[in-house]
Amino acid sequence: MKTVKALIFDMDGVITETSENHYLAWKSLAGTLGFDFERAFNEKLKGVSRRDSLELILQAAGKATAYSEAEKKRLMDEKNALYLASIQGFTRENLLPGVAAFLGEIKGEGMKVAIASASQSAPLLVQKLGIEAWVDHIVDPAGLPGKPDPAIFLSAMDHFGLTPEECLGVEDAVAGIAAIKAAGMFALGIGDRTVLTRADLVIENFESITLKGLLEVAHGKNH
Ligand code: B16
Ligand code: MG
Repeated sequence: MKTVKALIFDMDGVITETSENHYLAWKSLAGTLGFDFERAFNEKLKGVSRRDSLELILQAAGKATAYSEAEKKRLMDEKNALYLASIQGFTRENLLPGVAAFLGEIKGEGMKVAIASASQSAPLLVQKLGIEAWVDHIVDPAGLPGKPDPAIFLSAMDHFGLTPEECLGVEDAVAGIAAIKAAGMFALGIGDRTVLTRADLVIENFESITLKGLLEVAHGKNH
């Protein structure tokens, strides 16, 4: 494989943990609409866009056709306002274990870092987490098909003018790993290897690996 020149990171579940914030915001919205929203169902929404999340929640509640387009827009805005309020206090303390040191290592090697998140709040989170200096590019997910489509990872790659072999994607969701593999890149999974079965390598968190160790595996792998 060619030398890796860029690492492309998902945000929620990789850089920081916002799934509880998304969950509580959807739960509160569901409560005002008169139905429940279980924590277990939230697992299905990881890495899923705001619009697709709303459709899945309404479907599960048997209300797929109950709301007009304008009402759905208002529901998404309400959920997002609750979510944004809940992440106002995010700081560097909210970075997942080992992330700060790992990003520092990448930049120390002169490699590129991109964020490929389904979240429209990724730029705000990058700022709140205090990692702007380490992030070269944040893909705008608006108008791009969601994961497992590879578009968001390919967009980051194109931004840097690189090939798939020169990029390494990092994800915590099954659909995200599928998107990285569809883009033709080496996929690093964060989480459980029995779940992220298509990843080329799975680690618990960034304290489990050094950049040098990761690149040795990636460069040794033909894919
Ligand atoms: P927003 P990721 C995803 O983040 C979340 O996992 C998912 O729960 C959320 O619905 C989605 O972002 C969209 O977020 O409403 O802020 O645009 O894992 O792709 O970083
Ligand atoms: Mg994620």
